[in-house]
Amino acid sequence: MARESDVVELDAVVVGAGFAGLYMLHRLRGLGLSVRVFEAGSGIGGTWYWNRYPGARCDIESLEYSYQFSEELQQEWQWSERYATQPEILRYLEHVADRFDLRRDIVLSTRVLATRFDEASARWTVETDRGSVSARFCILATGCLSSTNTPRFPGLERFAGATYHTGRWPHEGVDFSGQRVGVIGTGSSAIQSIPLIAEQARRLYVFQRTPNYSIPAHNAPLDPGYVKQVKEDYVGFRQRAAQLPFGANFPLNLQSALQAGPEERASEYEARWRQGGLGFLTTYFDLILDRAANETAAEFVRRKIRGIVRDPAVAEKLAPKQVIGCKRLCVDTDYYASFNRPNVTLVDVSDVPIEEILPGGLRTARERFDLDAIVFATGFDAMTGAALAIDIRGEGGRSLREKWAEGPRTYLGLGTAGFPNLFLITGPGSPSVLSNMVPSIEQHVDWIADCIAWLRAQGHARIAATPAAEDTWVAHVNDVANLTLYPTCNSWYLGANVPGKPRVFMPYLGFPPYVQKCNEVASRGYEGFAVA
Ligand code: N01
Repeated sequence: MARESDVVELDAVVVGAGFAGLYMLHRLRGLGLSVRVFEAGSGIGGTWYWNRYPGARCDIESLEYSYQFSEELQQEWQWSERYATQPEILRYLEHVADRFDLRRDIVLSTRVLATRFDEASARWTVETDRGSVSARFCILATGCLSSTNTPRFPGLERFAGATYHTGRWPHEGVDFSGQRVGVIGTGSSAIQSIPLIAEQARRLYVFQRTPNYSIPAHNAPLDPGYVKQVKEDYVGFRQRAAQLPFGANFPLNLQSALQAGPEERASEYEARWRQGGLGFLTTYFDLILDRAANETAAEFVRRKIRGIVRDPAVAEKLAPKQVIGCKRLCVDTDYYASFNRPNVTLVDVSDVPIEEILPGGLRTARERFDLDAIVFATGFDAMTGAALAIDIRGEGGRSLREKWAEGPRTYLGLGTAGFPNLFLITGPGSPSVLSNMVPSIEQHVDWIADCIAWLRAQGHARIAATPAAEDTWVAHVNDVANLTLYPTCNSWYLGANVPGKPRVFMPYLGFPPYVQKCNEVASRGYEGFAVA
């Protein structure tokens, strides 16, 4: 592994060695560029390196949550389950790194602290905690959900037991046997980990601020017949998924939920519930567009919760009130049933919040809970946190933090005006978290690689989004979001989970039109970007 000492001159620096950084390295190397990837973790994998909590697995099906850039790779890799576990996904990424000989350009255990654009040379100086390099292009492959959010509860530092964040789980695992454990949060990470922690812990208290909708995963070993069928036409399978709104193979019903009668609706929802997974949200096309349509699906899930959870008061607390899909839909194995266990207690902290962490537990205004361990399943400073953790300075020394103080501003989620030669992979303003992440990553990486190849062929040294194109795009992202029900609840899509974060809807809804727009921009000589 290379060590940083003197300033090295590179064509490109990539920050992060997850799905995005690995493929970006592969593509740029293919163009003959000198590239270095800096990764803060001591291993590759990004999200799948850090999120090792019990039950961590993907909720996009394995056959889709994987690269498609290499037909050989997608043919040879064997996924074992419908939804891959974190260890299996990490093994896959390790295999990719080896298969494409990526490791020699990846510098691990190295955090990028700052990047500064030099206008005279049109190059970035990238400062890490182990030295600096200079590069023509700087590409942020920092991930949408990588900067953890731990609420600043008073007294946290005095807690005598162990604390964990799901997004920074110890590599050696945690044994909760015999312990009184508190899990704070009820998002996807909590919903996956709670059933397993409940099996181990002596007592488990789940501190819930907002209940979430979750659909059963019905995870199972992959059927070899189905795998064979997909692999016989993997390209076609991927192409069909790319035409769907989320870029994933959720069967889309173009009917309105309100056109269907109650019995037909119930039977459609039941079929999707049995099928399991995120495809529940595309049972009807208007679930995320129309409140009345949405309510039919929301009430179906609430009824399911009441059917699973034996104590009606607990079931009522677990039944979400907000629009279904407004916060990211969850996918689970036995989540609601965990609350039937005698050792699991649901604590509603919506009206009576956690006030203080005590040396031996925590307390709300109403009650005190004795705990040996606290699990923060409190999510991430999503979409902007990891990029803004770096002191990024563009033209005129302007900082990205200042520029994004009122919320992120990008053109296509790929670039931001005033920061030439800086690219974001799945940045705010792109479909990213509202799509199947891996194909979205590949689409961005391909676009960026093609753009860099084009710049070189044309003899250009710099490219930057124009302020006008950026303004139009930001307005468009907002207009699209405002046609939907997404802005109606406090989700991390809006930054609402992080106190003080500006409330701005960050992802762009609509994978197929987005891809078309990116292709048009490229084919028109990178319309909306200024090149020199
Ligand atoms: O985080 P979250 P996550 N007091 O932000 C609560 C992806 N992912 O790590 O809703 C009390 O969803 C907060 O409450 P509220 C996926 O995209 C995917 O679970 O803000 N509670 C919420 O319940 C997912 O959406 C997979 O009121 C507090 C929870 O903490 C995203 O990552 C698996 C609090 C945070 O939930 C993030 O999921 C895991 C406070 N002060 C994650 N502050 C799969 O592929 C926050 N909360 C399956």
